[in-house]
Amino acid sequence: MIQKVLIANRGEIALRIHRACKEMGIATVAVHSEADRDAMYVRLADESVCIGPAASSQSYLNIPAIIAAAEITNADAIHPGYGFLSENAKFAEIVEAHDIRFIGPTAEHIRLMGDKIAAKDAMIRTGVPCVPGSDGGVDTVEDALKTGDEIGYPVLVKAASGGGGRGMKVARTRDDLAEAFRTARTEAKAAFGDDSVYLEKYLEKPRHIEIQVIADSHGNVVHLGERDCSLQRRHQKVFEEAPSPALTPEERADIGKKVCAAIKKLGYLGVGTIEFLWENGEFYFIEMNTRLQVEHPVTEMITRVDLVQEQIRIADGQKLSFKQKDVIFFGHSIECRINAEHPQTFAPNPGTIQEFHAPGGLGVRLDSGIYTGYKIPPYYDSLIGKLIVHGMDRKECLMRLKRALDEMVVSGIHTTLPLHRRLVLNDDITKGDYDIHWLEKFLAENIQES
Ligand code: MV4
Repeated sequence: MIQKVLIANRGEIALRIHRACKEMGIATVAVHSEADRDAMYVRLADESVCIGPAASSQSYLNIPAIIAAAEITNADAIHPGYGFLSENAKFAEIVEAHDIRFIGPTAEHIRLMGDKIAAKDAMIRTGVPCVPGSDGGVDTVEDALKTGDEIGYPVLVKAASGGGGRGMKVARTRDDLAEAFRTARTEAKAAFGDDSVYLEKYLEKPRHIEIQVIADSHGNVVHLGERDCSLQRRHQKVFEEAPSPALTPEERADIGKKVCAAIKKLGYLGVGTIEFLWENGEFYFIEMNTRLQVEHPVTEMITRVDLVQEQIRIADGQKLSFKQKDVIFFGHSIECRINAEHPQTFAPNPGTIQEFHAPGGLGVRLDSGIYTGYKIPPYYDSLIGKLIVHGMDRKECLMRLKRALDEMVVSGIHTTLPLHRRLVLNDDITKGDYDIHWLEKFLAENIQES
């Protein structure tokens, strides 16, 4: 039995994991940098260990320091959260080699999905629909042109080690392809030390819809429906919802079934997210994430499944506490990411929180470690919290979200709250009529007022 979990992360997600542990009677160990001594997650944890200076490379990414912290506190499992070491296969291996349970998938599956070419190949073989493209990697301009001519233009050159939008180049026509191919390769080499690229048909106006799956070590695989994460700015999600306004229950069941079959064939363990582009009623696989995601709460709200508790039970060798038929999608949920950022420039805006008032009431959840007087350190991601609301249907959810956003106060720093207050009033948003380019267009057309 897992009795003590070391949380190898910071901020709101460290707090989220702590909460799951406490409800299971599990003790927690927080690790923190010198800059995070006053963080709420450190205060709430049963024990805490300072693992290094502010720079992530010397603290939250410092594998020997984290392993040492787990050993001196006698933790029997490590939860990596998201970001940092969460999708580092080597870290998962090192944790297990020290006889500590890694709360996540196997190193083998993390490695497979980290290589976007291998991941796509694996998905094609298990029958998941993918974007038409090259058969594996493309090494020469001639090869690229051959694939381009087969699939038709525009095409997208993607880095095998990319993901999250880094290292992508569009070629609108055949004449653009040689340059797109060379630039993508050079950029991929510089960014990831790996110049492998592959080609895909470029989809012009898709939605980003991802399917949440969960698999135990007894062969049980269940999907928990989708999240629509189309509202993004520079590949940073801003607003996520479940269910997607674009899907019917039949489409959900159909893609869910295909994904579960694939996950079972792959022998995947733990929680995972299969990312798709969705256009004109069709799903096209792009990537798989092998971590708990930032936006996981919207899935929890509509399914009443605690994904972190399930992760811990799975790592403990237990069976899933429910079957597919037990998963009932109930109502609607939306998450707003609250970032400490300037509303016009989106430049990070760390500083001290002067006033903080949390919204509350039925169907309102705030995942955040901020408090009045808290000093946001400048060294990390600007996400300071997530406001998640639930309603019986999308309309009620949006009204509740508007109400909660109006109640919430964060002063002393700039945040993305004003942006969210405008989004909930927008006709396209209330109609659910948006794609992956909608937010960038909205921001270009509307100069933000703080
Ligand atoms: C695409 C695409 C269009 N066609 N692939 C960007 C992040 C990475 N995960 C995949 N991405 C895209 N892949 C094909 N074949 C457009 C994007 C894309 C995007 C995807 C999801 C959410 C926002 C996006 C913004 C720009 C481009």
